[in-house]
Amino acid sequence: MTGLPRLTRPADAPIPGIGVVHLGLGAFFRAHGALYLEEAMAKSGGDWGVLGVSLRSPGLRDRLAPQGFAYTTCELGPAGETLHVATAVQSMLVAPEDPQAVLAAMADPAVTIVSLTVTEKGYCHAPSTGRLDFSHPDIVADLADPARPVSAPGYLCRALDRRRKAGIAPFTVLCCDNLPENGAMLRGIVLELAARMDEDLARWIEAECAFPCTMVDRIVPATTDADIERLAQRTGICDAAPVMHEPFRQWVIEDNFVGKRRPDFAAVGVELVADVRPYEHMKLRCLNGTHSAIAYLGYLAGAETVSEAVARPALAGFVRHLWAREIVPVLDPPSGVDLGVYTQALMQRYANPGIRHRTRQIAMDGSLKLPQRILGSIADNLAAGRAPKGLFLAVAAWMRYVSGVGEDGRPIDVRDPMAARLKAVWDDNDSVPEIVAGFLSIEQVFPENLADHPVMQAGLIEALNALLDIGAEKAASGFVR
Ligand code: CS2
Repeated sequence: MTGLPRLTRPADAPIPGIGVVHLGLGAFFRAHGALYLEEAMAKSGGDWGVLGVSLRSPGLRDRLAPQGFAYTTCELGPAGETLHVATAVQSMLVAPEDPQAVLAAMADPAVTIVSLTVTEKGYCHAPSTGRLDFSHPDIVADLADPARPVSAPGYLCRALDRRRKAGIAPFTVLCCDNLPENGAMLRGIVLELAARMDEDLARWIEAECAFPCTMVDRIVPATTDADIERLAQRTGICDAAPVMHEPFRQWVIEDNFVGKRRPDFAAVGVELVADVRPYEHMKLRCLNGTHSAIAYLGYLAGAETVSEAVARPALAGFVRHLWAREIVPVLDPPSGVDLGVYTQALMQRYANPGIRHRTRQIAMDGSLKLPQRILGSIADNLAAGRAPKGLFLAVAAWMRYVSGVGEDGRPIDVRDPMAARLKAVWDDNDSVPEIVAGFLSIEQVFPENLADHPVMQAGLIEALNALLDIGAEKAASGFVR
């Protein structure tokens, strides 16, 4: 790539004022929310420029800054790539370098939305309950040194406190992570933290602030060096931070904004609704639930990507079984949505050969993903008197994956905040029933009613035995009719 000119901000790109601060700027928001905002401004105007914040490392800022924060989006359709230079992001801050600058930006009266994609682990909560984990090191740090927040909830509380003290209305907190009732959950977390800081702040947030729930959807595989190279070859311009994404996108938002101040989302296809729950259940359980199942079983079976996994009849058949028999029967679809059609479209999205979405990328942070993606469907099946054996196999595949050794005997790079604890379950127990009991006793992941359920215990033991005896692909093939 050396010698190629660097991507620059197009000379005719608008320069809107900053109306949105986005915490956790990464590939997903750049390929999803930022594009909707750009289109909404193009259609209906408004100052909804984005100031991105990285809560950790400077890497992305360092790549984007020389490009004026513009970047290429590559839509990977079955028939080829469509490129666009995205310009909604105006600038970026790296929080640990200057926490005061981030707080000042969040307290700016012109900023009326603070959106977040900090991934499941960024909320410092216990996934089985959705409550703040006060023993989380970032929360301990937030409470110890008010001037230098570390966590996303810490930044929200401190910035809201500044606004309150300055007599400025709060911003709307727009959570865009794949969590159950994400806005309501984040509201609970922020209120818990705020109450520890100052009861008056908590009361003010409770009364004045808005935390709409959202459902976000677009498959965005991590950009690789090979993607950067390919793009440079094709365009003759070097973009150090492009994003890859599928054609499909969806954004459903609860229409609850402070002072009704929001971009003209409706003009660009965002669905503004009164209740996001049916959409969220559909998406988290049908898409993310099977994504995680494919990630663990597919990885164990040697499939590097989702499209490679669903090209195998055993794994594709297994996923269809999950939808038809174990997930859809316990879902209430949003009105007007046919879940048969929805899941068929999902299979096509998974099979898109243009998208190289790695099973190991999706396998990350399973301890924080399983509850909303899979355990909810299991609980609903058990309540209806059914044993969801395919979902048990998916959970057992996660247990098998976090052992850290694959079916081929090679080490697995397990990325999970709980990785050491998960590995210890294997090290400290000998028999499969003991291993299953060891996992079920992790109360941050498994709610009590599930952990104690005899059908769940027996089902997991059977599934883990099958994985160890015959391997992931064969075990999955048992579900194919
Ligand atoms: C994936 C999601 O990495 C993962 O855990 O399941 O990022 C998924 O691709 C998106 O939620 C799709 O909208």
